[in-house]
Amino acid sequence: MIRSKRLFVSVILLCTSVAANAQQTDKGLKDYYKTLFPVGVAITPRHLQDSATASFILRHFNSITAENVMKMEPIHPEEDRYNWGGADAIVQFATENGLKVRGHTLCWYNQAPKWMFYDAAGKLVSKDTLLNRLRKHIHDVVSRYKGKIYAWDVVNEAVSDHPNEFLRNSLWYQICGEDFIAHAFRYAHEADPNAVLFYNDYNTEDPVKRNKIYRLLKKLRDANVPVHAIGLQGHWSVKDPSSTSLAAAIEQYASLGIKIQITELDVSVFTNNKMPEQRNFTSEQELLQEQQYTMLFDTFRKYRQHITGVTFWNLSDRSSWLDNFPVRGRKNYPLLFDEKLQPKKAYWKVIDF
Ligand code: HXH
Repeated sequence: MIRSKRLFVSVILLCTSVAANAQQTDKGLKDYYKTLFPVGVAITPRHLQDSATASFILRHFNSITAENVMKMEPIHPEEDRYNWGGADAIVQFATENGLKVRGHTLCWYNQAPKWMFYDAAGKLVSKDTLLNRLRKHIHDVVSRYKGKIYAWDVVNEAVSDHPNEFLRNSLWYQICGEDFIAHAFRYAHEADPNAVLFYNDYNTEDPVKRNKIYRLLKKLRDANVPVHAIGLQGHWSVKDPSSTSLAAAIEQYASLGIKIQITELDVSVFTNNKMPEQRNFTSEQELLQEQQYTMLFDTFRKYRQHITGVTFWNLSDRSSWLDNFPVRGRKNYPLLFDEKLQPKKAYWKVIDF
């Protein structure tokens, strides 16, 4: 009797530990960062139609962003027509599975529809017309997902890369001057006063661009424009940024009293724009990438008070926008998961703290 009771107890303990181990191995990236910040990923609606990909998303991430389908041109291809299908599917998946959604993006010079800027005669529209169109677009999109999308990249990439130019010479700027930026934030805030509104850009660690972005955000904040946070895209490489320039950028933006997210993280294994001799992921790239990811997440954890989210731009090395940019057809290996969706060495470093 005593023996069988002991056996019973051991069987129960064994089962519990098997279950605990299963739990352990089921843990995903998001679980290690649970108390720090949400970990997100950019996806396409097609990912959700494949159950293995959908469960991979749910295991590792607790926030999603549409890589393309919420951008101006795809979602609003003609003045009187919206394409809601893809965006609705992504928001529905998030709602059903308890994921956060970051909206991307409401006002950008790229992937913006031509009709926005031209009249029926093919001439550029007036500032007044363009701002009315922008207001309507932002109101329609933000209202549709009010309460379901918690944060929006309102203005993307408005600052110039040229050292002697402040704002990018886009059609937005040519027609409206810098006013379009403040207006875009005000329209988004009217449509959803609870949404966290972001200015989002790349090369945000470059000292010259960093000061321009700081100047823009300072001006907007001083004018009471509802800009609440900055998105550092985080399209980085194994060599860039350095930990000092990343820390300097985070500290400078945080000094404005705004929150920071890394919105489009990937770490390119290349540091030039040439086609490599070999197509494979080399062990040298693997090591440099592991070191860079370690530094990046060490820094994110150090600045956790300011950082409210980290989102990867694509799921795994199976497919990344960097396979075609800046060199068409150059296979890149920028993410934490390999082509079989298995964790890479960099992954084990990122969760080891
Ligand atoms: C991001 N832009 C976008 O925010 C995102 O929506 C898109 O899916 C992928 C990347 C990054 C980017 C910015 C500029 C650019 C290419 C990508 O083009 C140039 C970069 C440097 C010099 C000239 C052009």
